[in-house]
Amino acid sequence: MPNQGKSGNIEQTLILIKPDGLKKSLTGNILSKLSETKLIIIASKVVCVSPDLAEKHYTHLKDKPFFQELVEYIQGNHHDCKRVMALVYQGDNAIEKVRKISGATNPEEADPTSIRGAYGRITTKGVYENVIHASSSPSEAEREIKLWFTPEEIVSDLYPSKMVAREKVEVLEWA
Ligand code: IDP
Ligand code: MG
Repeated sequence: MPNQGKSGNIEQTLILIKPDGLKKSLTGNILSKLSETKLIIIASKVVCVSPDLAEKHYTHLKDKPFFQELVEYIQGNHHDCKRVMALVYQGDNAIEKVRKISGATNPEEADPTSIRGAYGRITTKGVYENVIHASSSPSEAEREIKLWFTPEEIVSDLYPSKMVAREKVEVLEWA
């Protein structure tokens, strides 16, 4: 049997390709780099980020001086690109593997072969435009995945879910 390495710590992690990554046509490069981890993709979509979603995603940073700039950045207001690509990757030690290949938060300090080291920059206003978000712990991953995806958008049953009957729900259909 081939050596499959030490396994048994299957994790999920939320990845966002931020608006600068999409604007700079880096989506393919970033996904190629992530494929080196051999993790599997269990959800993906393109999202127009609302102010509410941006603030909830970065709630742990709301007291930082760069918070307002950060929520503008993730909404795409700095890039004339109101899109983020959201993905869930799964596999052994997924969180650490993706953090490593993403690189340090500050793109100037990130390993040059990492995604942030290769493609990130610091703006003149001091925002770290580092092209990718990756969950930093299992509890953050769960919080973030539940924030960005519904149970139906993920191809495996990750967390407990429930059926809710709703009356008079309006949905948009093709005309
Ligand atoms: P992480 O993305 O590496 O997990 P966090 O501390 O969670 O780092 O910060 C979220 C995002 O906020 C970063 O990816 C970066 O875009 C931005 N950021 C973090 N620290 C700074 C800072 O000191 N100056 C400017 N922007 C920052
Ligand atoms: Mg973080």
